[in-house]
Amino acid sequence: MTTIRSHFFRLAPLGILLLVGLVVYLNQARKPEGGPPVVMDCPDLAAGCSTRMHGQAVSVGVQGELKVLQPFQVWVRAADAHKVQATFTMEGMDMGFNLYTLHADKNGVFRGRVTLPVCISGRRDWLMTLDIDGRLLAVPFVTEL
Ligand SMILES: [Cu+2]
Repeated sequence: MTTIRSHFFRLAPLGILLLVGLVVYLNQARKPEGGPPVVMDCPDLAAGCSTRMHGQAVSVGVQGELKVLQPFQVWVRAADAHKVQATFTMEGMDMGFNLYTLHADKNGVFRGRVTLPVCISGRRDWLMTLDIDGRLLAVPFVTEL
């Protein structure tokens, strides 16, 4: 009995250490690795814009009219990207959950069809946040009337 108990007390700190390590690891795995989003100003999304984030060249643009309730296409070109997702928000306003997964075409350009809701406040300023393999790129834009 005494040997089992002493073994337990000797191993308990190791067990706690492993548990803490696991919790820390799982928390980090859930967070995007890139930290706060890189913000890209793109005055003309129809023409597309390019930037570099974390050494990676990224181009973003849209096809179709940037209007609410009307589908348009978002495209992203990012070297060696595997997973690209887009969410649309407004600063200081809950615009509902939305998450679009963009799919790579045969040229490796990620594309997705997006439809934005109408803002009940009449605002047109949106923020598109692209998650490119866990790295965030924020692109502010304004929808047309
Ligand atoms: Cu809104």
